[in-house]
Amino acid sequence: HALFRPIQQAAPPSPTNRQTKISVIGAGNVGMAIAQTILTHNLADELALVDAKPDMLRGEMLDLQHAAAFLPHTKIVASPDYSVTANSDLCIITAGARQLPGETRLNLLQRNLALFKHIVPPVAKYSPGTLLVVVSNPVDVLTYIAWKLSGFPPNRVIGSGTNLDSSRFRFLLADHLEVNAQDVQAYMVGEHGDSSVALWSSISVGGVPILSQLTDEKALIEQGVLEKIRKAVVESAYEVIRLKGYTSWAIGYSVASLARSLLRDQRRVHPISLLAKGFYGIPDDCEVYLSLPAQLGRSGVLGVASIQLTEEETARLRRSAHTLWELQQQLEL
Ligand code: 6V0
Repeated sequence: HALFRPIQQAAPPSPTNRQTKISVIGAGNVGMAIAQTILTHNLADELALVDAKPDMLRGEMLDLQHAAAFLPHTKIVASPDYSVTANSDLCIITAGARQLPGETRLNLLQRNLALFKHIVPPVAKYSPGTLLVVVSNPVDVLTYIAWKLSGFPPNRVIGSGTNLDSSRFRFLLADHLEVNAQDVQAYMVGEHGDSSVALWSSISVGGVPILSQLTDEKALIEQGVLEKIRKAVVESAYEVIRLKGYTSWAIGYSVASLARSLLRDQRRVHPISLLAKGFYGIPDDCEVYLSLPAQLGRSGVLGVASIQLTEEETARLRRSAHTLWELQQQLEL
């Protein structure tokens, strides 16, 4: 029987009141950490999960649904069939072979390219207007591949890129300087992982630029410490994988923060992987995805920040771009 006596309804919700739907492709460690953070941060009205393993996927869906009493209201659906993702506002791809202990991200590429040919076309077909965020590694090349396979404009296809590296960088800097990580502004750009570039001149704490405050001699010493911190950032992913087998919580928060900036049109700046040709001296014919600090909003990438790079930083970016470009020439898309 009726639990509630119906009352007359006002006009149906206008299209601007429409619900927000996020799909996560790949319900492994990373996909589920992202899903979990999206739920607790109340970023979606509907969450769709897709994975190739139906039993595990159903188990994950039920486990999340059983938390309904403790969470904001979100409809959670899951299926190995991509129709479950229809009309998403944001699709996040985390499916892929996992990085094995000691395996470089580039070694993962061939394994994941084959998967993306089965994933991206149906995602694009069921949600032709969606924003696409790629997380699977090697994230820069796979984001390029996703862009090509989707046929979407480049502003709607991004990779999580160095958003996570930058967060690790901020954590380690905060630890060294004994300040709060949220007060540290610092970017890592370029390729996610081994050859990422730390932008020294952009580091500031509570609005105070840290290197330009020091004498040349002190700055030199401090730069040595900072270089150690940069290396520790690169190492830290390998360390977590060696210790627990995979990384999940930090990437979960990192991608949820991208989802918030995009879907809530926050116009916040995040270092994310985007089509980098034409920026910072990367030639126009060099079609690669690399991380640069970008402003994100409801339509995707709104702009790229014009940060002052040193000659060495620019050279390193270009080198990464060239390496990725050469690698991409060998791929059969
Ligand atoms: P995982 O736990 O093995 O999960 C991968 C999931 O993908 C599994 O559940 C698979 O069943 C699923 N899958 C495989 N093929 C398909 C397919 N064709 N369709 C649908 N689902 C499929 O791996 P984990 O979650 O640990 O990592 C996922 C990816 O994220 C890897 O490529 C990692 O290297 C990458 N990461 C990227 C990070 C970044 O900063 N960009 C950070 C961490 C991990």
